[in-house]
Amino acid sequence: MINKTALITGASSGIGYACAESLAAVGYQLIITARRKERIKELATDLAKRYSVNVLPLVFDVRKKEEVFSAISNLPDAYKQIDLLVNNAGLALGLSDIQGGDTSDWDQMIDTNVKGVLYVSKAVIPGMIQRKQGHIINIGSIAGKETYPKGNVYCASKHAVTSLSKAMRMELVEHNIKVTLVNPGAADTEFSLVRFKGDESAAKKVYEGFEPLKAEDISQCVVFCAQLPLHVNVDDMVIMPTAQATASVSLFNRTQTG
Ligand code: NDP
Ligand code: 8X3
Repeated sequence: MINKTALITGASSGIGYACAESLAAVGYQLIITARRKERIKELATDLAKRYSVNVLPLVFDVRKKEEVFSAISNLPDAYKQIDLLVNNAGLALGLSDIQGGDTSDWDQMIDTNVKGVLYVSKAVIPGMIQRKQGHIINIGSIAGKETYPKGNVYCASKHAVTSLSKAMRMELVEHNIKVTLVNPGAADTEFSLVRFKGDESAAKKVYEGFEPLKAEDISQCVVFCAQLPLHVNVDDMVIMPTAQATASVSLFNRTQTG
């Protein structure tokens, strides 16, 4: 046990779950959050058992600011001191040009990927400032560095995460708080199943013909950043599958699936 607490959003699957597992493996006490109540509770029980760490499951939607502020301000005493926040909850919905885009998909992506990061950060930062220590790791994307056709709103939301991470780093430097942006390329999680709204064959096609990242590849990078000495911060990290050179130059063709 290293006597540190990490809060991870979107820990019910994929990269968030892998972060929870990798941080538990190095002894973090965890607060894991997501919307799917049964799943997050089961994962909490399982992680606590396998890694002998305390795990608190919390159910809230990062888009709903009252839920976010209420959950974080009512944390049990033993979990109030959050040393590490991993802002991971996020999603892409659809793959479409703007004229054909679904406006409710746009709202959900912007509300989750941008406002969700803002609400959770606003709720957690005051405690870090008070203690003059903390670390925020935002999960961005290669889509926050580059734009690809039909990824318009998702890419814009992840560019916003890039910008917010820079702003946080500048605003929080005087409080001794680290801010790291971790940007994965294509990773095989539930991401494409969500993007293609449950269409398993479209989701599967995304990862055919090349070796994508695994969620654990990203969580190992998160643990690396989290465990550096207090005076060292990784500002910005891009992790790509070897088969993906840029957002759109790769051994796979995302647009075939759209
Ligand atoms: P998954 O779909 O596997 O996981 C997404 C997680 O976010 C789930 O736990 C989901 O939980 C949670 N989530 C989604 N919406 C909300 C919400 N409104 N409130 C609370 N939790 C929410 O995808 P990934 O693990 O791949 O995605 C994690 C992050 O990584 C995202 O920010 C994504 O943009 C980013 N990313 C993913 C890449 C990839 O190729 N997979 C590459 C680059 C970045 P629940 O449904 O239970 O709420
Ligand atoms: C997810 C990676 O390239 O599919 O952020 O947008 S990509």
